[in-house]
Amino acid sequence: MSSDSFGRAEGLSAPSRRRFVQGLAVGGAVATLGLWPRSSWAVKAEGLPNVLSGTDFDLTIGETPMNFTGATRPAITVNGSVPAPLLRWREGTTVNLRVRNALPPGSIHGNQTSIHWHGILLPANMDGVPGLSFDGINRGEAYQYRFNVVQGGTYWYHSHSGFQEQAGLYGPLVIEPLEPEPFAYDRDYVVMLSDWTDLDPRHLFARLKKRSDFDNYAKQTVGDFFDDVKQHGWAPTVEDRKMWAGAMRMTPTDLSDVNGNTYTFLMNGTTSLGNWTGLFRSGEKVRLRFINGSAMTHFDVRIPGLKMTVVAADGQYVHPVTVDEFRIATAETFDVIVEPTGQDAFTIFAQDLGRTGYISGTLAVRDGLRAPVPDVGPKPLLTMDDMGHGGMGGGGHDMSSMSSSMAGMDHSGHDMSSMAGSAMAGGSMAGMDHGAGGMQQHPATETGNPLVDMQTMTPAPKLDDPGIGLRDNGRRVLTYADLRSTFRDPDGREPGRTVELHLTGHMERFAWSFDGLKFADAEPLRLNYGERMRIVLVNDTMMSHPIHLHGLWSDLEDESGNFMVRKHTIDMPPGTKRSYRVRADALGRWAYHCHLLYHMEAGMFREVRVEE
Ligand SMILES: [Cu+2]
Repeated sequence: MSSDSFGRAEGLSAPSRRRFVQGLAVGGAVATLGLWPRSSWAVKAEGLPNVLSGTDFDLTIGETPMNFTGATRPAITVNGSVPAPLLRWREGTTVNLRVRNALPPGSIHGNQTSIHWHGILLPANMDGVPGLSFDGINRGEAYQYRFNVVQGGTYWYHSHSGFQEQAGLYGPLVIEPLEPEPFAYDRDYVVMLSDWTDLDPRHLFARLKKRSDFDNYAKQTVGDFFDDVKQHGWAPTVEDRKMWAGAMRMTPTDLSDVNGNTYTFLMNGTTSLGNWTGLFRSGEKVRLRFINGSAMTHFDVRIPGLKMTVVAADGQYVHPVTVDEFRIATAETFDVIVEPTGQDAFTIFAQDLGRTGYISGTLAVRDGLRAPVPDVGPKPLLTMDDMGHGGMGGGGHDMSSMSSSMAGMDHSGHDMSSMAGSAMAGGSMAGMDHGAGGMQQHPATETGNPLVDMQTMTPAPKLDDPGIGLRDNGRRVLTYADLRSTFRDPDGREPGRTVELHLTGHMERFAWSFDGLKFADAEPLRLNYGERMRIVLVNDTMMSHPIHLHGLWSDLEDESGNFMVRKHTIDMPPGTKRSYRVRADALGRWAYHCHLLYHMEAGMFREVRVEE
């Protein structure tokens, strides 16, 4: 097969490329002895070809040539595969994992590696974040991870070194619980979603620093402009465009920094053409363990023709809730149960939040079947409400009413930071009606900060908001408000104190931080051992940030501060303010960061130190 018949690697040049690359029908490892490329979808054991179970594991991290797009590229692999092998543990056992660094000399991914066990409670020196409580694993060396498994559920693991996660070092983790599960099923599949690029991830990061909007050339066209003029009139349309281009330094289509224009999306390490397939018999209950192991992609998942009953989130049981669709942020996991019947095949469809591409697979009664694959949805537009400026204009929250209200304001310089500054100082905006919530205060470190290009004014929890691009689509879409743990607040104490942190950034500079301070410039967040405290996050940016705290659970609260659901990753869409409780019951130095890989690398990362 020639590369031309399937599309090829992305170049760095013109944005006139194909809209998205679907990839090879049969991607994966390129066998060195001529079996090229190897099929992985034919093996159905648990949805993945490589499954290791027990208490003792030998994992070798190396570089393996892979071909997902027509071009062969070096991937970072565990025991030769992408994703890394599915590990099956049992709650109540002690696991030993010998992880060996076999990266070749001169690897573009450096000399060092690591594995972090995402969402797993363990001693800090087993958490696998180089530079915190662990030194990393140097080439030719091995590290012995050993810890007690004290939880059950669906999790994953990945590298915490450089960009190795983007290059393939991620794998699913399934822990069989001690207690019987509160639901039944006949089959059990992992569905791990990820984003692959043929680019060297270092170059991708450099490209983001240089031109953060590279993947968002789908700007509104001249035609759109005249359509809007026809609909809204000349002045509001011009103001609308000026506001997005000037004030926000972005366009309302900038929903993700890297998207299907660069990425080939994978399901269990297979492209859409490869069509990962999970078999079923009509009427069976099938458990699907969705894991978002991507570097940068929020996926919207649905299986046309089937209801999905969500029974666990981030590995922890929730009261069952039946939906048509859910959004899964990077690093989250959702376990769902489906009962396929009446058709021989159903498509598992996951499109990215920015509607630039998708990955699909199939549930089928036998191999080789397919069901229709939906079109990628229309590109959603960010609204002012999405950015936490909802109450500003009064009236509707759409762009056109917003722009007309903006038109009457003094926004000389078109600079959101100065606008927010004047708002804070009680300036020109103070007289506006902002509703009951009042104006959001901001940390002093954000003021006049060249790495902060905007601030939210009226953020809200928005727990029952399906999110950008999912509202009013005629489907029942999961929201955080639907997620209720099957247990009460496991700590029970009221939080003794509250820490508020703002998610901040500068789109053009591709700078990302907490409170305007990059990791390198920030003090650790100190927690007292044993305390119950509350973290309030405010998203001052236009991007969604899935925030992950290592070592400790994040117990999400509702609008009134009541415990809702236990998670390890809390997604923070634009314009949101959300709070969760943390019990500081694990001593040591822990990572706390946005799980979008390039945001983390750019500085949206803090050390959390739990001390006596
Ligand atoms: Cu982020």
